[in-house]
Amino acid sequence: MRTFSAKLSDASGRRVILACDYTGRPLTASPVVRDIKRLSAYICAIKINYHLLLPLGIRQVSCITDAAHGLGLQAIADIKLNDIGNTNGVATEILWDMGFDAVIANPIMGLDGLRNLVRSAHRRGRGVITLCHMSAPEARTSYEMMAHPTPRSRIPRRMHEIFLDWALDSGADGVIVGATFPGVIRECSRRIQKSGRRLLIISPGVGAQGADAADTIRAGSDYVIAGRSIIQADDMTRAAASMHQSIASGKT
Ligand code: OMP
Repeated sequence: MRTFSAKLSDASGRRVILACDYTGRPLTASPVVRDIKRLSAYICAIKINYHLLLPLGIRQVSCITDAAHGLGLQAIADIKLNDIGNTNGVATEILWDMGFDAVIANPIMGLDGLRNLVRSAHRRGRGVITLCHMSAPEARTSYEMMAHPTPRSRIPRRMHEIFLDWALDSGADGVIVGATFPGVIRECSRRIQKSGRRLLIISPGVGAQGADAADTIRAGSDYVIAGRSIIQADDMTRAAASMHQSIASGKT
């Protein structure tokens, strides 16, 4: 069975994940499908979160994930899953049935919960992306908090260091590291390389939140997530093309 990261890399050279964060209008799947068709040459995946999951429901969201697959795109469910094993299991089975290829999860559930989640996702050929350091400025207060990873550990570490270790340990497919924290991206990239494991760095925070997409890839991210800077642009196709090209050419 091919892994989520192998499937994502089929989109040779495309490193933009579109956050389908539609707001402020009555929604059905069709405008979303129309948009992702227009953007498919510049993106490698779509990410759907509560903006669409709550109003649309299973059938309509499945139409979107079907359309994405038809265009060679992966579909990521962004629910920042964080619950007991039973609830995580039920939620992910529904997401897989809706056609999602990966889920974003919150590692605060604990390492054992994370391992179980990753194991069950991999059995179904799906992926798990865990939060490592979020993009909002206030994320610093929690993700850079010092903590003891185990009751016996003497030396406290920053939460994002612990979360990176847990992602590596659990065999997660990727980590979310905010593009607004390039120093953390560089640090994670170094530590992942040193570990010899495969773990993608996926970075939201480009465009509307201020970070530059090409700089983010240069810092060590494998993919960027972009929402409003594309979805709300006067010319979506041009916005996506320009982000894709800036990454491809390495220019800001
Ligand atoms: P824009 O700021 O409009 O580009 O959207 C960013 C998208 O990434 C939104 O869907 C957020 O929910 C998501 N996101 C973050 O912005 N910051 C994070 O730290 C994590 C995520 C995420 O997990 O996708």
